[in-house]
Amino acid sequence: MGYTITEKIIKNHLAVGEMVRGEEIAIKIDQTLTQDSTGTMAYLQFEAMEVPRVKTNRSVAYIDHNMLQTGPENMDDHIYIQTVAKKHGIYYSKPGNGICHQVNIERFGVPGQTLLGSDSHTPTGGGVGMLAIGAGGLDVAVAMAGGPYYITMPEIVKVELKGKLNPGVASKDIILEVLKRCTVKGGINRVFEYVGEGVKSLTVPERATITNMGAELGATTSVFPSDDITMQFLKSQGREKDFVELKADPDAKYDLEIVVDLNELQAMAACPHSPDNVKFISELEGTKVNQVAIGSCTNSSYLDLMKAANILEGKTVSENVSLVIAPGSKQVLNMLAENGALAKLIDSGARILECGCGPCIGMGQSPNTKGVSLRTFNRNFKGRSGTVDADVYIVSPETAAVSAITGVITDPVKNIPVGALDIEIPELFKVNDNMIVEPAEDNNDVQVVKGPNIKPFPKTSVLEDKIDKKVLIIVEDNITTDHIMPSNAKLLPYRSNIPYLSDYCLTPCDSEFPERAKENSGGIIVAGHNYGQGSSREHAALAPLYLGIKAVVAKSFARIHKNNLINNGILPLVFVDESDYDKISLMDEMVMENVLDSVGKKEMTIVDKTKDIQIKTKVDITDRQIDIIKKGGLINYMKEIN
Ligand code: MIC
Ligand code: SF4
Repeated sequence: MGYTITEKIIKNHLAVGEMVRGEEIAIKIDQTLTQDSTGTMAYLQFEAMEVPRVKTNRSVAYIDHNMLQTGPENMDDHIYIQTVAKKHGIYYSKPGNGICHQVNIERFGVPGQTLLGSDSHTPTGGGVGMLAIGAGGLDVAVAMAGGPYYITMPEIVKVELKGKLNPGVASKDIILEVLKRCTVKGGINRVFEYVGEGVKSLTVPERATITNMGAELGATTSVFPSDDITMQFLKSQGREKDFVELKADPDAKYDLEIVVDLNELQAMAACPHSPDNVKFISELEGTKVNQVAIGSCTNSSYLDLMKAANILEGKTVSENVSLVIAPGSKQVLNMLAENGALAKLIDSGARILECGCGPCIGMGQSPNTKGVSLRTFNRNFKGRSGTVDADVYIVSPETAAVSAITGVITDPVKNIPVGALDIEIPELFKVNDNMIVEPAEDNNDVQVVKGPNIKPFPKTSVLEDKIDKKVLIIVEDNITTDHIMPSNAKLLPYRSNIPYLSDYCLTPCDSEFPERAKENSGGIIVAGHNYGQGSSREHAALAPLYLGIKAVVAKSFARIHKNNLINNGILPLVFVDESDYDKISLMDEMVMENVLDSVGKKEMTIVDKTKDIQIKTKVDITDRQIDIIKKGGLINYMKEIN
């Protein structure tokens, strides 16, 4: 029997288990990446493991999220990451060099290799044929220390792309179409593998837009074949030696199939406040726009910004629109500067930001009150932009650029100037890695510098046999980690300070939650489906841990967050009968007896003493994860097994 691309890569990296769908397996990790907002915790955890040097082929620490430097905290974090990287064999990408996923695919992506990143958009690497997976910081720390990464052997979805996109319709519209059909929870424990003739018409950056936003499906990852186009891309980066051909066998077996006819696609937008709330641009045309933002790890490549520059050439941004553009990397910005495209953008009235995440994570450029913002990003969760009542639409660079000119949502298909999309991709890109600092050869002399804002991560304790705690909050379906641990320009500088951050935990859902947790010495969270979707931030488990949360009882969990809870010793419990969710009230007293035995049996009966009812839950985790939970988290577990 033939193999899919996913199976081929997994087979080459299999460290534990067998490739049986639904079973736990572990894969060897070739490369890791971290970014600054999850990186400080990951490196504190790595240091706690006392491994002198990373054991991966390549590990890179990027600074791209936390760059406003409104006080000393951010740069203190940068210096900590820089010094810890130098000491332990990690490459360091300086602030300004670009967004981790964009730079990683340009400079380090290797087809057929595995990449684990402490950022949920790590699957961007699938654009170049990597099996690239997002994880919590602790899992990445373990991979840096040489440990394999555990996943559930995923189902593999074949996404067959037929035909070719019409001018004005972008690869962004392909992933929006997939999101529309599959929703934000349609990808859990699945890998989306793109095949078919349509693949041949997509460049690597276009493929990367799709794999990037596959994260919004909740998928383990997404992957494209590695073919002539991949070779051409690697060649343009002076890295043709990294090329390996990769394609699915003709008789490969998939678990599900989706067909997308590219000829039929139209320009689309994900409407407020979810990436799967997708509508045609034609349905939204004429909506007044206050802000347009082009950039983020989804759409900030050379090709994306060239499209924007050509559309904006000789035009003026609408008087009522603020257009901001953040190029994805120094390479992109530099090439736009050299070929004159930057001048076209500036001339049109665009505001050029530095290369980084910026507005995507609410680090500046928040829209006005009740403002409408059109963004080429990947997430439009309520409040993520920094403005709680703003309406954020997720669109392609084409839609963003034409709408910036007209001031209203505008269909690019009918409005792009003739020839604006005929972009010649240079055979050789401008390669200059002088913002990537190499690690020291010998770590003995390197001093790791920790500023005063860097606090130790909260300690976990072994699982207790009886839990008697109150329900501190009840939340609905699709709660994101942006709800659990909000991130914005005021909070991002405190990613190394869990005590400070915990005062904001779950406040977008209930402003009194942190106080209530403290008054009751911790408690239990009750949630709907897909709890913890979105970002990989481990802080969404660390802050509840600090507040004494013992268990989350939910209808279902998002993959990365569930692992983060387990890694930090918090029990993820799943309702056997979803209707029990409606029976629970805030501040009900919940008692779990014989916890250790029940966890071992993977079922837990909770007694709601206030209501005098029993609630049956599943402990839907693997035997290894049961051991981790019992020992009080992954660090304790690692210490015991080593
Ligand atoms: C995001 O897009 O939400 C982030 C910020 O990149 C996060 C990481 C973080 O919270 O630091 C992610 O996607 O994992
Ligand atoms: Fe940065 Fe936004 Fe990409 Fe997250 S989604 S890595 S914040 S650009």
